[in-house]
Amino acid sequence: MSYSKVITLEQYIVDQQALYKDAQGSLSKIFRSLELAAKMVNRDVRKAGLVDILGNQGSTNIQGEEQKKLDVIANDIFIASLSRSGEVCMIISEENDDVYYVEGAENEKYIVAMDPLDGSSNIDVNASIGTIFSIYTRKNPMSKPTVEDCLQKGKHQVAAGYFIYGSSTMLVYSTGVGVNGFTLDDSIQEFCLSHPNIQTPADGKIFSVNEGNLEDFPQGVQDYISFCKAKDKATNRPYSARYIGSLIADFHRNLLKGGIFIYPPTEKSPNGKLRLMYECNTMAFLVEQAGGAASTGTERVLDVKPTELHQRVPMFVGSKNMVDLAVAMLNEEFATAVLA
Ligand code: AHM
Ligand code: MG
Repeated sequence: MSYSKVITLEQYIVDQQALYKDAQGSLSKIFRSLELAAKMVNRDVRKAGLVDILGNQGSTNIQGEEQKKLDVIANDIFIASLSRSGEVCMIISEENDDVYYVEGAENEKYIVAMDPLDGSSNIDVNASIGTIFSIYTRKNPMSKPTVEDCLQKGKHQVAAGYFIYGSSTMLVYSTGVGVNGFTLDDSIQEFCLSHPNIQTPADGKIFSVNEGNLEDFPQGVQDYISFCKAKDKATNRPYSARYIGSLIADFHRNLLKGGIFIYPPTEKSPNGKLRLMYECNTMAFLVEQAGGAASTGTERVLDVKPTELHQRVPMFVGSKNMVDLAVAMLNEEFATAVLA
């Protein structure tokens, strides 16, 4: 590889900032703190099998010291790093019940929503996991920050992305003008642009859903899954089933190759399992920027007005034509139910 072609994340952000004459570098500072935190979490994830950080939070190790779970460690690292950026007034996290107000930053305008270590049940089995983030601005930075400022529709995200700790470590993000992917070069500890302008195919051949719950899914979702599995040469069916149970890993693969990820409503969880503010909005923002689609089954994910921080929504996300068809089949079922 020619090293003259390497563009680091740092360089990329500086170049982008130069395009906007009013940019003050606040977002760049937030990205720097996200990048630093991700490198620290990446280091801990890579040695997770070697040190005593795999235990449950609250359990004690052999020296009688309290152990912390890796997702709690990741939460602490990201909160500390974002707080130090000096640009973020509030952080909401899947790990925290309430808003974290950054001390001394009550006049700053940025809000970060995050899932510091999604898919953490996969750590013990060495599967890919990741950090998900969304960045918003407050409408009125002169007023006191409140939880209401956090409850914004996903379409108001100013930037969003994820770090994936997989066979390599990557950052995929968007500031609303396309999606770019950066891979961490371990030897120089820099994220380097490796996937410029990611576009997701309009049609894919992968469906990702926890089929173990099939009987609890709405009939329309069951019908769509049967469609994916049916043989039809003209449309390249049957599609391949791929499901890791780690959202970022499943989403990332489908984003690059084309496919659909579904976490539907079930009898047990009528709103699905995934969280609007920490998981769905980020994926919806990225997929739309890459030419795909994201729906709750009844509306565009990015149009949902959150009513609480930890709200869950069903999600159909991925290649546009696949999402449109799955949602149409779901709604056909609803329409039939209304007529019956
Ligand atoms: P978590 O935030 O507790 O880690 O749970 C979210 C994860 C997602 O990464 C994944 O898509 C989903 O749970 C899998 O759920 P299930 O095991 O029900 O299929
Ligand atoms: Mg999660």
